[in-house]
Amino acid sequence: MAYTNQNGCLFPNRTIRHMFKLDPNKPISDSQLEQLIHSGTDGFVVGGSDGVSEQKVEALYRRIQHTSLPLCYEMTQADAFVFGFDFYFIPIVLNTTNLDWIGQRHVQALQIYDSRLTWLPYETLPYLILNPNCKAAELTCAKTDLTIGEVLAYTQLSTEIFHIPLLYIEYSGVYGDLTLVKQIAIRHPNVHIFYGGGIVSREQAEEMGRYVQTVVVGNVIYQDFERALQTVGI
Ligand code: 1GP
Repeated sequence: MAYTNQNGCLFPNRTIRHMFKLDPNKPISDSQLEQLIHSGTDGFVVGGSDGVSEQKVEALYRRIQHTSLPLCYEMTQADAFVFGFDFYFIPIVLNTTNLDWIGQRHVQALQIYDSRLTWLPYETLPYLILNPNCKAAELTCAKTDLTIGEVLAYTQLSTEIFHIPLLYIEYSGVYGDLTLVKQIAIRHPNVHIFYGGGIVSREQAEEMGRYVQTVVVGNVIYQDFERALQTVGI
């Protein structure tokens, strides 16, 4: 794959600047998928907060697998596992108040898949969920009313104590606090930071992209497809 880093892995990888996030539970036409593939994006993440099933993930994967762009799967459910993706994100939620999202679900998955999982290209993807009104915050019981000090302590825990090389700043549905994103990025220059939330224009993608390695664009694909296409090219 053209995108792999010097260790032969997909991530961390500073060449993947823009990704579209496809929700297996939302309808999208073949024509739209082709337009996304040829939009200039650097890859796709497949994942969603509700209604995700193995059948739906598999069906979506089959519709995009012909692309040479990296296809990643954000694996949130042990019963919705699909082989074939180029890379697997194993999410944990740093600011959850529910142990399920920091290890319990992972233990369940490991008991089912065991060594089959560890042969796959994967990395832990620690999420910091900062929009209190998004589905992900509700689902994971995220504590979002954090001080800047708390935010930086969470990211320090992830990057410097757990030594995880990736970090996802999640504002799903709203454009986030640029100053806060900048502070996190400055504090962790060697971490591959993903930003997702409310990006609907190239200007926003470029603005966040000044501080993070990868911007992820999701909702606007399903709300205003033409605008989604305009977010690429950073
Ligand atoms: C969602 O972070 C992604 O998980 C992208 O956010 O859907 O708001 O673009 P949006």
